[in-house]
Amino acid sequence: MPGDPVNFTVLHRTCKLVVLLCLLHISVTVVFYVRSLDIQFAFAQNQQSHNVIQKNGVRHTGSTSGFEVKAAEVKKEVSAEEQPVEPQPVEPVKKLEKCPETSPLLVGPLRVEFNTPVNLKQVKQDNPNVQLGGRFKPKDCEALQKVAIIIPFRKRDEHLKYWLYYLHPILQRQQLDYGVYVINQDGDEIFNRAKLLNVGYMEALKEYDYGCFVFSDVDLIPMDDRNTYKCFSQPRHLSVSMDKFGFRLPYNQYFGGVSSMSKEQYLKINGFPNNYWGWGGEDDDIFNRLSSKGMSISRPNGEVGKCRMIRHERDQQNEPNPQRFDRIAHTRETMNKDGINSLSYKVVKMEKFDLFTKITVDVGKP
Ligand code: UDH
Ligand code: NGS
Repeated sequence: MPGDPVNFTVLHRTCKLVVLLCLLHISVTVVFYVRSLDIQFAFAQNQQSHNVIQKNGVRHTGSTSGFEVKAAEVKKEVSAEEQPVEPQPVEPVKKLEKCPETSPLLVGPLRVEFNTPVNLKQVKQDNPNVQLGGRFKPKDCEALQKVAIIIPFRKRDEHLKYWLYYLHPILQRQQLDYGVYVINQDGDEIFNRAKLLNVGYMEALKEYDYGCFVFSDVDLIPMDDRNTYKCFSQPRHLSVSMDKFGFRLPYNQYFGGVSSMSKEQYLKINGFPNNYWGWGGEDDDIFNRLSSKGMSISRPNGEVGKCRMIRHERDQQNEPNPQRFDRIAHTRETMNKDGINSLSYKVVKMEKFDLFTKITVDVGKP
């Protein structure tokens, strides 16, 4: 019935309860809203610092194996006036795997001929990865050996062109970290091959931490790239089957043409003799030094060791040395005082060409 006091009281109480419930609902909503704002803010801050770490290149997970990254300063206090500096991305430095013992790039037997003249500009273009001075190292793996190739030289420019044309591609396929050093005897005095080789050893070491030395005549080209121009546990003779000897070793003790020695092996024999002026005998003296120190000669097999010599006449000022037989008979007595420990010479000129380093030296005279 309208105006009934009992009904009015019930209605009034119900309304109050509804208002109270509404207020409660609103306050709970406000509390939750404020808390969610807090969480969002904290998340945004976290994201920002994470990005900075990534941009600075600091490793933040374990997933960058195989690469070394340069550490960057992550924490930096920024004053109010300072402009924010955009962090610079740092190039990761690739840590290379070691190259395999046998290069997968080798092709085996090669065709070698000397009828077509060589254009060095073309050779340079064909070998774009060879650096100034005739230096190279593989890009995709760490070479097993650092090899200095030493060539005794005087007035054999045409032969050198063939050597560069054939050897650079081979040495790159052999995955060596190498440099080519042409040691040019200055002046017109009598030629001294072994002394030039000693100079090459000294000068190459001033430039790089070579551990292996290949000594090669300028006119010898390998016919198989499996004949690796590197060092072995024993001194190595590489030119074992030359065309001029009917692809055979002329005699068992023969150590001429192309050979290799580690730094340790070379130092053990006090390097090479300095007093063989003119042609012949110096390679036999080196053989005597090696055998007197208990070393043996390692060689590739006759097939892999095939090589061609560029035919030429005897050079002027390189006549057969009449003293050579007497000298090789006394290697054991002379080798400790004649060698790398008694070497003296003067560098006249050092030139860096695209495909080789040429060092012109005054080695004196007999
Ligand atoms: N060399 C020069 N210029 C010279 C002499 C020698 O560059 O004037 C270097 C060159 O690297 C050469 C090496 O020293 O490959 C050995 O010298 P060589 O070629 O005279 O020795 P090889 O035993 O020849 O190869 C000897 C002369 C053979 C004459 C044959 C005539 N038909
Ligand atoms: C020997 C020489 C070596 C020389 C070899 C091959 O007789 O120096 O012939 O010469 N030893 C002596 O003379 C004592 S070659 O045919 O390549 O000119 O390397």
